[in-house]
Amino acid sequence: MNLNLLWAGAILDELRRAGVREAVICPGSRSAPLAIAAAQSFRSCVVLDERSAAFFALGAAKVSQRPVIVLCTSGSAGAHFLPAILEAEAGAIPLIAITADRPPELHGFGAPQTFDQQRLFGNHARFLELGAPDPALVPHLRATIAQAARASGPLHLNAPFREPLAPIDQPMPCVRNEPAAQHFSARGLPKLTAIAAELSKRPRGVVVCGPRDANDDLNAAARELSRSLGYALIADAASQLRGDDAVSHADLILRSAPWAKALKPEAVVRLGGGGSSKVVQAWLEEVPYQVVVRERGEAIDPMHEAAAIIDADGPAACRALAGHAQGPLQALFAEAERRARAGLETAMCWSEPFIAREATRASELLYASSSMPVRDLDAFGGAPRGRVLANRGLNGIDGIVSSAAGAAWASGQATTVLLGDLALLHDLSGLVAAARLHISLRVLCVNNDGGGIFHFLPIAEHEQVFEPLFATPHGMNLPGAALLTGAAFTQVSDVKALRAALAAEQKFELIEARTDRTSNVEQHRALRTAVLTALGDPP
Ligand SMILES: Cc1ncc(C[n+]2csc(CCOP(=O)(O)OP(=O)(O)O)c2C)c(N)n1
Repeated sequence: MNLNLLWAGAILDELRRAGVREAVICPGSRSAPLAIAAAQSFRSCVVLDERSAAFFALGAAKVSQRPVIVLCTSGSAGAHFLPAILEAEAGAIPLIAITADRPPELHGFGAPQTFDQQRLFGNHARFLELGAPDPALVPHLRATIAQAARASGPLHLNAPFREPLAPIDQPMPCVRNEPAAQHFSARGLPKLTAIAAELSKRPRGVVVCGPRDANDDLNAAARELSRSLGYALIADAASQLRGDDAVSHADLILRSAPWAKALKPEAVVRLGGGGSSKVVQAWLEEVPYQVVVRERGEAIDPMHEAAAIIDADGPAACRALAGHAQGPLQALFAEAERRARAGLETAMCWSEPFIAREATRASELLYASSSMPVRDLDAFGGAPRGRVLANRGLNGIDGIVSSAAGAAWASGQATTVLLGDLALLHDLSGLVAAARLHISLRVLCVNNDGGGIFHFLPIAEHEQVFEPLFATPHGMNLPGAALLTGAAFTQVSDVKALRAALAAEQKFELIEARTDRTSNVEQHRALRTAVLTALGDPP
């Protein structure tokens, strides 16, 4: 065995799981690892001319109604697949063309048999560049193939290999090589009974919901799922699922080693987008049985650990997954949540987490900026009064005032935007938009004169570069922004003043909440310690 053979085997194994049973092989050297693995895995035959081979595979795919592989070496060989690819495109035939390739370091400098093979068939075939074999990337390879092989029509996989191309034994690096997630579509919901049964067999579980904008009945459906299995419901700040019976302080609870251990799940159902908390994400990565519900965009499975990825509407998926178990984690998490809330209640004082918590308690619609605001809401905010939105697709600090103004304009709801000073300066024109459109937006700016988030990163130790390149203090006068746009201005720097400002009747206004970047780190630490103390040991 060597890495090339293992890599080729993983490619073909995922294609077998996607339904492939036949492979048509064109002779060549660069494709040797794939040819050897294909001859072992599938019913295979050799056709000398690549043009003929691709049509041969096309005919096989049409008659069997299954995807069929046609495989060739690097260089001009693959170009001969084109006419059959075009026919496969026209007929939506799942012809899978695999072209072997030389590795990237042999491209561009006169090595023989190299030209740019990527997108050789233009937009006539879906395309995946598989990259050169890399032991760390086997799970990613499998997951991308599993995903790509689901759609119909021709698919082109370009597969570079380094030497040795012959099947000689070499010491193998450590490789994770289990199959990728099984994919289910909305049409396959009845098949989810098998997954529901798997969940029922694993009563120690959690349902986790990341950011999700919709205001539909996921609230009820996720709770039904969690009750039917005894699973805890862990709700991100922007999930719209927080409430008394959901876990809001997972980020704090799971920092306690004994609690993280006592609450260790054997299964998780993931809903919504990627969560705000790194601590929760790292804890979930250890869960052996993971089910991901994808409603739109990419499946949230960055470590390629999911056993199943379900493409469906969230509420429908939750109902299809409901099972019968009386798992212990719902009650245990509820106890941890109760203690964490009590600990926070006594320890909370003027700080950025406090500002976030007050904002979420006071707002009918809260728009939270990336950087610390959304993290503070997630860890410390608890249950909000209303909806909480955040631009968490790309985590930008751009366009936040404008996004909130748009949300206020479209919903007619009293809207607060919670953001840092850099995010505000980035989007001053959002204030202009709100002013011109007479939108009574409440802009709550946590002004710590720069990027507070960077103090939590190792770069903070490097004093020479830290302030000028990362923290970037600016000393801007925020009242000037209010003056420019006609917003009312209030500056607050204590609990009482903030509460008074948030209790006042909403208008187009800028509230500047003054904090300090350095003590912010200390305050976070103190609050986390207070929660750890309140948590004590698990029962
Ligand atoms: C458009 C964009 N540019 C740059 C970044 C990188 N970035 C992440 S956090 C951050 C600092 C944000 O500072 P601020 O809004 O004041 O919030 P704080 O960190 O103080 O909570 C920056 C520049 C980003 N996420 N988005």
